[in-house]
Amino acid sequence: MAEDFNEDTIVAQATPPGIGAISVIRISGHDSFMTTDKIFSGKTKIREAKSHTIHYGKILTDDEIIDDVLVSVYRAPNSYTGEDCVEISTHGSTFVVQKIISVLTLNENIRVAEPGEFTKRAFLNNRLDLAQAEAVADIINARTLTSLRGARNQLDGILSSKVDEMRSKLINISSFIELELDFAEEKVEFIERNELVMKIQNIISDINNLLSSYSFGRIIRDGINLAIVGEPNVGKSSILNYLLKESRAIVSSTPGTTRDTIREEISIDGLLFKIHDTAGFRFSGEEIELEGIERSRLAVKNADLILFIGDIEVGFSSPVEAELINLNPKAKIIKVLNKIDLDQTKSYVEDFRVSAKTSEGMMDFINGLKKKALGENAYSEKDAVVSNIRHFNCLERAKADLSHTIKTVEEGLSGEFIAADLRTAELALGEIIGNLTPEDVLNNIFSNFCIGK
Ligand SMILES: Nc1nc2c(ncn2[C@@H]2O[C@H](COP(=O)(O)OP(=O)(O)OP(=O)(O)O)[C@@H](O)[C@H]2O)c(=O)[nH]1
Ligand SMILES: [Mg+2]
Repeated sequence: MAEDFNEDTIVAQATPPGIGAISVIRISGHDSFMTTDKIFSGKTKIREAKSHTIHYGKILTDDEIIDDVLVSVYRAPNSYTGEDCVEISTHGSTFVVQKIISVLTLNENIRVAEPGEFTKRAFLNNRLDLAQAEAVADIINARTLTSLRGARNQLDGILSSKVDEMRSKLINISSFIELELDFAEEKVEFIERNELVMKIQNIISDINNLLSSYSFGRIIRDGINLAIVGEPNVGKSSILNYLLKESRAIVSSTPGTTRDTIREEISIDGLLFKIHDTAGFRFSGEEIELEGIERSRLAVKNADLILFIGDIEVGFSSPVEAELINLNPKAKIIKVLNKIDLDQTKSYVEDFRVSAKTSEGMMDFINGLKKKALGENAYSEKDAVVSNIRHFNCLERAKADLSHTIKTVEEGLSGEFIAADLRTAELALGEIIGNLTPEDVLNNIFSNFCIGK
């Protein structure tokens, strides 16, 4: 299979552009060793080197020494891409890297790699399936331990094996139907129709389980959008500052202090929170404040979780609560009663009682935040979890196709129709792991990688 797309040898800088301790240039393809030897001078010829060895030497062009380097050698198929690969570690200089790449690409069979092309080759050479390749990008982008674990889980193939298992079940059902088609003359049923429907329903329920993991998976991967809202002066900015452990937003006793939405990110217990402190909701006010409140509305609309702040004096405003539900009926609302230092006797219907001034209740609140964010459906690290919208959409399609299959069976349509429906469902599942995934989908996925990955 490899020959189809491995004509060129590719090269790119694998480390970030700019100055650093070292830079790494990665080369992959047939001519990796030969082209490296053209500029490398050391004790060993790279084309004679064993796999997984490192060689010290100099890079020379026109007899001028460009840099002292270390060259790592990986022989096909035991490399990231599955092809012959070389990694040249140079001093971390932009100029050295550019010089080496430009000299290498003077050779006919070697060109600069496109974004994600190394990983694309790894996929095309069956080193990774598509969901695993996407997990590589997620690992690179991970900003918290939780998102890293989620991506590792996917790279380890936990989602892929679940999808594969469902596909196998489908193929098994299809094979009975195909048999019936082969023996069409005899009008036999190799699988009883009730049993067929039951088996399909079984797969649909597997798909439903995966679909319902998405809200969790998305939060794990991308973090959670949190909006801090409430009436003016209840202490929203004080709570933001408390969470950030710094005086990020202006706090004052004048209602209407915060105008622009303030956005900050923090990790609480390994989970990424994208926090938005907003202008307090009140339904009259001057022009700038009203514009601020419009921005608050936007933050509410985009939130996964809303911290609805009330203060001990006035509690939680019903019109504001109605507005929140109206703006974003899906978001979870957590009611936080602030300023409890002022009065311990009053209570409303609240989830947490805190004082941003004295810290009272803050530990419970912060510890509870992650639990509330993740909800009841906490998955374990061994569970298959969907965190990518593309996978979610493929599953939705497979589910629709299977529901359609059941209708086809119940309407008593012939085996051809059943087989066709099953086939589209199987293709939709296959797209997750990269079986017959359309070329434009592949290109779109890999073009979002960085160059050199
Ligand atoms: N006693 C007490 N005062 C607090 C507490 N939290 C905030 N304050 C005070 O309440 C006032 C308003 O605080 P902010 O954090 O600016 O309130 P806000 O909700 O962001 O207000 P706006 O931006 O105007 O909507 C300030 O004077 C704070 O010092 C608290 O827990 N206890
Ligand atoms: Mg404020």
